[in-house]
Amino acid sequence: MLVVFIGPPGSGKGTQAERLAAKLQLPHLSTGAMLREAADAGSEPGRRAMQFMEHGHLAPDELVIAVIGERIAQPDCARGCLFDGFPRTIEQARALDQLLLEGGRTLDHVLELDVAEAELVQRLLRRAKTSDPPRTDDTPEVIPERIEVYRRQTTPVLEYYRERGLLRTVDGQGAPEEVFVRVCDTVGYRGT
Ligand code: B4P
Repeated sequence: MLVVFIGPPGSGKGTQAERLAAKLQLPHLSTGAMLREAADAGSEPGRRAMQFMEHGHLAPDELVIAVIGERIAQPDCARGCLFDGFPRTIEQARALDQLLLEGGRTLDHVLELDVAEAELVQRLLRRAKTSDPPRTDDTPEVIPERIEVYRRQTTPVLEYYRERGLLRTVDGQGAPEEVFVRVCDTVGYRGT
């Protein structure tokens, strides 16, 4: 199964993708986490991406596409995978279609997590207080910029998938376990 999770920062993409990945026994591919790991390892692409991320801006398309292209070619993605935070631009969505097409595959589901903006900000500020070390982009200055970047650059991706009949919107408000029930219903997962 190939599933894309789309939503603004703090909508629960990472939270829900991780849970679904555990149930389906599929790799969870978070481009944000992959870029942070690359930056921590001191690689050139990682350092380049971090210059954008810490200001709340998107990393360059060609960099992210290369990272994801390499990752989905790994054998553990042969049965499928869950994309968390990718694609975030139309360019990335087109590149993903092309990468999958080369392997004779297509997406099964695209899930948009819908959460009110005030709730997004609260969640991210809460994470800033509880995570150790805190993320450099979970700050009162950068959070509004990330939400604006989502509006400007990522919401067109919703239309891209709506036109292809793939987009399903899931109410992302409520406790993570409540949202997860909706996610499972949407992708047709009936296990325990
Ligand atoms: P990400 O790592 O994807 O960060 P995010 O959008 O904040 O989502 P995340 O998964 O961390 O948080 P979630 O909503 O699950 O991206 C970070 C940066 O990397 C981007 O700004 C960009 O610079 C770069 N990047 C990543 N992908 C890229 C791409 N494709 N192209 C270019 N650049 C890219 O959770 C947030 C918090 O809410 C958590 O603390 C969680 O516990 C909490 N939460 C979740 N669900 C909840 C619920 N139902 N109730 C209460 N709290 C909840």
